[in-house]
Amino acid sequence: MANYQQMWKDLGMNLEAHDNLCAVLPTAFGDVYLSQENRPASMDFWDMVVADIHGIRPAELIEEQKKGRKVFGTFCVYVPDEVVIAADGIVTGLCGGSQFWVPDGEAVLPKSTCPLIKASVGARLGKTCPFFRIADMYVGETTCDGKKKAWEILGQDVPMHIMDIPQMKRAKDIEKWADEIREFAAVVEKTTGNKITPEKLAESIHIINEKRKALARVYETRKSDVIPISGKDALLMMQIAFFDDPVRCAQMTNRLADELEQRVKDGVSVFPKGTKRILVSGTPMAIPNWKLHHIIETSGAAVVCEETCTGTRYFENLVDETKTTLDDQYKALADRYMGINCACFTPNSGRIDDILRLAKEYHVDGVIDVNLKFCCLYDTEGYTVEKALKEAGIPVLGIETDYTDADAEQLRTRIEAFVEMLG
Ligand code: BJ8
Repeated sequence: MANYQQMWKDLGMNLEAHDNLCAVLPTAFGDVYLSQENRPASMDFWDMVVADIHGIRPAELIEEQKKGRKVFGTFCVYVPDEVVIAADGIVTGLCGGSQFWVPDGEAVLPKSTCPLIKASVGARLGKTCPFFRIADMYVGETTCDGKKKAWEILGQDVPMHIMDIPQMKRAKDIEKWADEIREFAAVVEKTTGNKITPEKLAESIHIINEKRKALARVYETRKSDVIPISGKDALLMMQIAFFDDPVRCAQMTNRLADELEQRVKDGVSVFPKGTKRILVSGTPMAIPNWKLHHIIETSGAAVVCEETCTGTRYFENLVDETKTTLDDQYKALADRYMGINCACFTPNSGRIDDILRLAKEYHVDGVIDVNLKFCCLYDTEGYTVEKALKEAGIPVLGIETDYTDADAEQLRTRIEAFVEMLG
C-alpha cells in the first residue's frame, strides 16, 4: 500500500484521528468480505479500491485538480452527474456510512438526526475523510429536513450549492426540476470555467447511461435461481460506484457482469440451493455500512436486490439520448431523475409499485424494510410498504437501525426468526 500521509497532511486532515479509522477498516472488511467463499474473481477490483479507499481515488482527484478540473461532492441520487461531467468537472459521492464520524457530527447536530447526516457532517468537520477535504464545492438538496439544516452548517465551512427538489411529481414540478437543473448548470459552468454545450451534455448523458446499464446487468443476474454474487458484494460495487470515474466504473462492472452471466450459465451459486431470497428496501447504505447485509447473509438468507439509493434507485431508468438542445436535454434529465421514488415525495405510490415489482422480478421469499434511526420519512412510509406487501402475500420485516453494533445481536435474532418463518 502506498504511503499517503503527506497527501492527507496537505489536505489539512486530522492525521491522528484518521489513523484510528484506517486501523479498523481492514479488519472490518476482512471479517465481512474476505470471509466469504467462492466470490467472483472480478471483485478483485473492488477489494483493491477498499484496501486503499482513502488513497488511490483521492490521489487521482488531486491530480485532476492540478490540471484545473473541479470536484463536486454530492449527497443524493437526484443530483445529475451528467451536468458536472459535461463541464469537465468530476463528481464524488459524500454520504457518510461509518459510526466513526457520528460523534463529530453530533458535536453540532441534534443527536436525534439520522446517522447518515451526522456521519457526513462529522466527516467534514472532524477532518477525517479526504473526499470531504478535496471537493471544491458541495451540492446539497432539499430532500429531508435534517439535510436542509445540515447544509447551513456545512455551508459555513465549504462552498455549497443547494438544489431545490420538488415535493410532488406533477407536470409543473418536473418543469421546475428542469429549471433547477438549468440553474445548477450555470453554477457548474461558473465554477469550472467551462461552457456546457448540447454536444458535451449528450456525451455525458451517454457516459452515465452506460454506467447505469452496466450496474443493471449485474442486478439482472441476481434474478436467477442460481445466485452468482452475494448481496454484500453487490452492495460494495454500488457503494464504490458513487466515487469512481464513471467510465472505469462501467468497464469494471461490465467485466463483473460477464463473469456473473457465465456463472449463471454454469450453475455456480454462492449460496446453497433453497437459500431464502431477500429484498432489502428503504434507506441507503453508504460505505462502509455493511451491517444489515452481513447479518442477513450470515443468518441463512441471501440478499438478491436492494430497493434503495445504493441499489435500484441509483441506476434504474435511462436518460433519453435523442435530445439535441440544452432545453430538451435538461427536460430529459428532469424526467429521468423525477422517476426516482424517494420517501421525501408525496404521494409516493411509485415506490410501493417498485417494491412489489422488484419482489416479483427477483423472486424474493421476503422483504426486509430498513430504516435508519431518526429518518422520519422512511419510517412513516414503512407503514404503507408493510401494508402493501402483506396484502400481496409477501412476508415483510420492518427494521430500524443505526451505524453502531449495539443492536447487532438483537437484529440477528429477529432476522433469523424471520428467515426461519419463511422456510
Ligand atoms: S433520494 S433516500 S439519497 S434523500 S436517510 S438523509 S432521507 S433522514 S438519504 Fe436519501 Fe436522496 Fe432520498 Fe436517496 Fe434524510 Fe432519511 Fe437520512 Fe436520507
